[in-house]
Formats: sequence, structure tokens, C-alpha cells
Amino acid sequence: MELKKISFPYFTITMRILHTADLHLGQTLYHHYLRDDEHRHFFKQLKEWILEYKPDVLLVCGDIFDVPRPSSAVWQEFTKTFVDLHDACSDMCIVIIAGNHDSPSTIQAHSEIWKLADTYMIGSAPPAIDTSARWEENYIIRLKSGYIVALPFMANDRMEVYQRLLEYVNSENENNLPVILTGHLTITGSDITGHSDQIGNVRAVDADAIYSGFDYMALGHIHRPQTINHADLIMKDEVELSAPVIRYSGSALHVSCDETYPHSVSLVDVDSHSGKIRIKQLWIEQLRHFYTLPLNKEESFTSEKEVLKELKKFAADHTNGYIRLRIDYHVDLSSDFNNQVYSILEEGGNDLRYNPKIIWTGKSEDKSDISQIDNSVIDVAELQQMTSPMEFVISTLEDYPTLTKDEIIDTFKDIEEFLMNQDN
Ligand SMILES: [Mn+2]
Repeated sequence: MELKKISFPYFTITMRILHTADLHLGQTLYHHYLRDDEHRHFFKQLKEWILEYKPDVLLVCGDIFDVPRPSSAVWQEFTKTFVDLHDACSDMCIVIIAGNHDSPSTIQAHSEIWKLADTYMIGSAPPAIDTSARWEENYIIRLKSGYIVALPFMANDRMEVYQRLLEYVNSENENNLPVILTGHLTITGSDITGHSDQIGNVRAVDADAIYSGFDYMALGHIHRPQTINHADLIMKDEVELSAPVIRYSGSALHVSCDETYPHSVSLVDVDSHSGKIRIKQLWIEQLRHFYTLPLNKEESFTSEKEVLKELKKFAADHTNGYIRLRIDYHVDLSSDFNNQVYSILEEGGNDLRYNPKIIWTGKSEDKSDISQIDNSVIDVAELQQMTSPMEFVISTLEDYPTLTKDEIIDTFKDIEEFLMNQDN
């Protein structure tokens, strides 16, 4: 429902939230492009919104950092930024939860000192429910305007933890104050455009499995801003809904070149427990845009000469951005192709950045004769285009008919486990 059509004009703003997530601070793209200036550009906008809207709470719903062990420089930037945001609106409380990219224990280790700046860092997931007395208190933040049940990423979703905390809060919520829940997880049916590399990393949870008793669930992990079960509202500037509402704020930056949709920070007003919720999307201006050339999605480059010519043209009109190329599968590229691309993009002090993962279009060669492909490992370009592990399994099965599906799936799981352990 659009704001102007509301037939219920009596809305008291009891609690105002600024909801963001997936900052991925310290992210480096394509092995050597630091994004710190892009993050600073985002925080500049966030600070302006904080000054303008004066929220009761700023929620950062996980994946604060891009890697579990960010550099000292990245930590320093984080500290400087959040102290500055706190100073901009000292009545505002800040809640930061750990995502799957963050180290739970490191985030938790910093939590005590940050309380001095009214900032709550929630790193570690709760213990098994009945072990330690009053564990609930570590996950409940009581504000004058309402309650925040702040849960970080939990490796096994443990929906009973959400239920227990909501019961705990609602048993003392005599004034019908808003109850806000945080999380970092995948909800079944959410639009996961741009997440091809993360499937299988975090299990999906059905929205029905999340217990009632909250008004707004502020989520992180999926980078596209969206309200669950309201796909039609995805691009609306402002909406009014009835509680409960489950929403992803989306990430601060375009984290990968597949995220071609606009990103936003959510300004959320809640009128009372089980009441109405207004959501306004504050659209984020990105410092660098992602471009895939040719700009016409139907076209692909058909020769190296054409690529270089079009790149020069593009560089004449654009001084910054990330560039990716779409090339027909039959084009043979010379061995120094990437170097030629880099020199065109950097010419004249341009800040054009190159994503060397080429999108190959057209059909690959016939691989029905297995003797021909014995020496070729898997085609990287082909692998990069896959959006689900099952595509890999099916394509491998086609290439190697002597293997069984289970053997391929087991191998895939081994690789995933190996990579996950490396990440810890
Ligand atoms: Mn995540």
C-alpha cells in the first residue's frame, strides 16, 4: 500500500529505526581494488540521514567486515566511523550483530567497551537454552521506545532461541511497546539475485518457522532490499504495512557486479506492538557503478579488436566504475589481453576498474566425446556462470558419465567444507 492511499491516518511514531546490513568493510574487489572510499561515501550519506531523521536506533544486521580477520586499518576505520555516527546523534542507540562473514568471538570481545558509546555489539550466539541462567539478558536491549531482541548469525538456525526470547520480552511488555528482532539468515523465497557464490553457505529458513510476537524483523545476509511476502513493493519509496514485517535492508554497496538493482537503507517507523509499520527506502548513491559491456544486454563482442575499440570509447565518456566484458565463446583472446584492457582503462588517470571474469556467451564445443576433454579441467568461464551447485553437478555428470550423482555431490561437499574451514 502506498502512503498516500492510507485510510488510517493516525500513526504515532513510537519507535524509529534506521536499518542497514552487509557493510563488508575491508572488501577488496578482483584481488586489488580497495573499496574504502566507497564505504566512506556510504557513511557520509548514512550520517546525513541520521541527522535528518534522528532514529532511536541504528541496526547493522551482520557482515560488518568482509573477512573474519580484518586488518588493523579496517578496524580503525570502523571505530572512527561508528564513534562519529554516535556523536552525530548521541540519543541514538546502535546495535551491531555479527554475520557469517564476521568472527563471532572477535565481535563479542569488543562489545564491553562499545557500551560506553551506547553501541551494542552482539557476536556470539546464545548457548543451549537451559544451561546458563539469565542468558536472555545478553540479547535483549531495552529502550524507552521499545525492545530489541538482537541475535547474530547462528550456524544452525535454532528457531527455538527466537521463540524463547520473544516470550521473555512479551511477558514484561505491559505497555505494548514495539518489539524488534534481528537476524542474519536466508528466508526461503527471498530474491537472491547476486548471490550465486553463497548458496549452500547459509541454510534457508521458512518464514513460517519464525515465531510471532515481534513487530519488525531486521535481517541481513541477502543484498537486495526486500520485504518478505511483498515482492510487489520492492521498488516503492514508502509503504505502510501491519506488523509483523520481515525485511532485508540490503547491503550498503553493490557487493558484486551481479547486484544491478538499486540499494537502500530502510527507515522504519513502528507505532505500537502489533500495530502499523511504515518503511521508507533511502536510496544509496554509489560512488562507483558496475558496467557490463556491451551495454546492450542482448549483444556480445565478437572480436578482440572490437572489445578494445569499444573500451576506448567507453573510457572517453566515463571516468570511474567497474567494467566487465561479455564476449562470444568463439573469440580467441591474445595472451596479453588483460594488460591491454588495464592500460586502456587507466589511461589519462581514469579510475575505471576491471573485473577479469569475462561473461562468455554462445554454445561451448560439443563435449560428448569424453576422450577429447580428458585433459581439460573444468571450464572456468562456464563455472562462473553457474548460479547453483546443482548446475555444476548436472554439467559434470554430462561431461563424465561414468561418475554417479552422489559421487559428484560428495566431492562438492568436501570442497565446500574445505573452503568454509579456510574461512574460519
Ligand atoms: Mn552474510
